[in-house]
Amino acid sequence: MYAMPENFIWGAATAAFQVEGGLECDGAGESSWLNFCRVKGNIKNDDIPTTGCDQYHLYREDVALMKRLGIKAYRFSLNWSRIFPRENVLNEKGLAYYQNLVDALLEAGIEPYVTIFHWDLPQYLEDAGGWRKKETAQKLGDFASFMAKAFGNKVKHYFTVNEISMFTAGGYNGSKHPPCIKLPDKDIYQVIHHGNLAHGYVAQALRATAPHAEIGIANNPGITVPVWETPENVEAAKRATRLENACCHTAIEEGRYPDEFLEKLGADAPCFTDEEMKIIATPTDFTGFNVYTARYCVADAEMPGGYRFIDRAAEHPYMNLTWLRQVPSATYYGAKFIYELWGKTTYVSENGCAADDKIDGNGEINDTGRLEYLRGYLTSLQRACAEKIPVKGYFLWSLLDNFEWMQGFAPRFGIVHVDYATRQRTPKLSARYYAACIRRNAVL
Ligand code: PNW
Repeated sequence: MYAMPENFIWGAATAAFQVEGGLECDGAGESSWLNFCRVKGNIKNDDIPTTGCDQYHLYREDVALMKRLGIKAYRFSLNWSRIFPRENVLNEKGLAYYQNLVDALLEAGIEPYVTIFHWDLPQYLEDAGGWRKKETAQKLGDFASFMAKAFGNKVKHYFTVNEISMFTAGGYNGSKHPPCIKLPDKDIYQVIHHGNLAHGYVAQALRATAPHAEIGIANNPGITVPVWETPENVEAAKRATRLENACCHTAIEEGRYPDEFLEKLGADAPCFTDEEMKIIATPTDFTGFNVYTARYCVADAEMPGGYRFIDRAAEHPYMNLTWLRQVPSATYYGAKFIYELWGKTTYVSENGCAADDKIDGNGEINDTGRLEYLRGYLTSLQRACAEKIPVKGYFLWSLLDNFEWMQGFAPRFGIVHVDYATRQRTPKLSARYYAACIRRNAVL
């Protein structure tokens, strides 16, 4: 048994578009993702989360379930167009939903961790140019101010934005996220720059309106780990983690794009001002990193940066999606490198996996593959804690099976099974495992 530090935050995470449903209820507006899903062929099986898990109607049940599992914190995001269905037009019922959710969590003794933005952009902002426009970043800052005021002292923890590269580059580099436009490289870097700015504006807004709150990003810096642990390989992997994330994560942590990166891009580099870089680097209290997998490297003095990647073998174990290559040491090195490079305390803001879960004849779901995946990543995280690397908590992705973007409802990421016909929740073996770890504050 591997003990975690006292007061370690054992959490669970979801995002509005993936679990709420109720997308046509109580005056909710349209979002980029909802309209994208409405186009046949964009999403696997043409799935659409109009109802999905329906947390919008079942949040009390989900809060009670988390309480039973002993979960200490719930990370959820805001559907901006539910709250502002048209520009500057407030939907009171949409706002009330989130206030009720926060109240229900607090009543159950579960700490709310609010993600201001997790990919679902109001359609009216998409129509105005979306993330190609710097103004979208400023507007997200205004939205964050509004929400922080509305929540007042009740919310003490915020994640600014989730995974910048996914909602910026992902929409413009052929990755098939809305608005699904292919831009030249220079424009893609400019869109990423606007995503970096969105984080900065939100951080500024939260600092000003919620000075009591602890804030930080939930980003997806690509983590590189040493293929085995020699001092040279560890240093090489740390350098790789800094340089490979130059256009986004490193820029946010350092307030500048690394010279090597700007030189390499030349004319394709994003345009930016000193003032913008200051906003991007607004000081935050922690860095949240979403971690599912990692790349391997070794030290190589001959290579620029002093590292060389080692390809993962075709049969390298993966969970139900091919990118979910199992590299459990990613939690340890992610926390270590973020601390050593930038002095930041971390949260694992997402970790988990999809599996092809089936209910057996006894009504049970023995998702031992997921259990083993979680145990591996948690054991590595415990190592970081044991070495006094500051890690505040861990958010398991995900509480519930949910809508996995382009992959629709097929991949099941939950520790709790959802029957989409009845909306019935059934905790899997991994949920009981997680509850047991929480109870003993240890990795079992
Ligand atoms: C994250 N990849 O996305 C998101 O924050 C969640 O909304 C999502 O459901 C979860 O991870 C599981 O996918 C990712 O291809 C999507 O490497 C794709 C990748 C990584 C993260």
